[in-house]
Amino acid sequence: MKIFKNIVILTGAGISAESGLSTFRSENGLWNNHRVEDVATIEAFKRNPAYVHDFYNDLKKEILQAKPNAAHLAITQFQKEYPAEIAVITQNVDLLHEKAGNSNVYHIHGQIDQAVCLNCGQTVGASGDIDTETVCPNCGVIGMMKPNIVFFGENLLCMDKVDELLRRCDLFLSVGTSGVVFPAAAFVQTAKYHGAATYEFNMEPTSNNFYFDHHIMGPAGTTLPAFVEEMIRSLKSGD
Ligand code: BV8
Repeated sequence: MKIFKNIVILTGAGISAESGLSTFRSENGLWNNHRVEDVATIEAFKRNPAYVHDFYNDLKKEILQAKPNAAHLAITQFQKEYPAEIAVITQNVDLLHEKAGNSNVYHIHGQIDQAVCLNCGQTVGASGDIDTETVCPNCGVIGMMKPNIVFFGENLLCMDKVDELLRRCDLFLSVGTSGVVFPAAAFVQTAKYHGAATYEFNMEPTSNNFYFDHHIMGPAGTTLPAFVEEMIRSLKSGD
């Protein structure tokens, strides 16, 4: 097997499913009991901030008690034992990559334990509830704090770094994402254009599976550890 130098792992809600966190678009997913337009858009937040705060305060409690699973831990082993630059670009707002010991993690859709002030733009830690009475610790204004989550219609975070990583990578793994939210769903195209080998780890083929050279079906908690073990084994045996 070729020895890779620059690896990008794109993750979605599916990598956290075996940690007990709901995904977005499965039958009992997060969006099935909420309309996305009512919750995850900047217009919804401006229209009814209390409703959006309640949704994320509840989600935060569930997310912060979750534990990383074998898929997250396999990435830590990969980063420790395989001699490549391995970056994680996650759409997830949970912190399971960090809890598992992953480094080089980029939260392009934000993260649940932070808030951003719409008055001064400062991003601050927010492990507790935030609401329309929360005071910005930086500028002191009340009621302008928003979860540091990228809503639909908002630009993604870390995109300069992401563009650089995608142009340089020679191996692109997509783990547990349905490939329907852009621009993350197009990252595989950029990686492929620049010559990367592309793998999709999912329970089923996804809507952008055309761009993947390899499809590894099954729960990521099983398939990703097996893939990492094989990559390390073939490195050591030189085959
Ligand atoms: C933007 C925050 C510029 C809330 C989220 C065409 C081109 C470009 C943009 C667009 C376009 N058309 C529309 C747009 C705009 C929009 C978009 O993509 N809409 C979609 C619905 C068509 N994109 C945006 O607005 C983005 N911003 O483009 O900025 C701009 C600026 C101004 C005006 C216009 C454009 C912002 C996107 C971010 C939105 N925020 N979340 C929150 O997280 O609470 S998106 C939301 O979906 C989450 O972040 C989530 O991460 C993301 C993707 O979902 P997945 O992670 O893939 O989860 P899902 O449930 O869908 O799938 C889980 C998968 O796992 C499944 O495939 C399942 O089979 C698999 N699975 C399950 N269990 C396992 C498993 N796999 C392995 N093992 C298991 N055990």
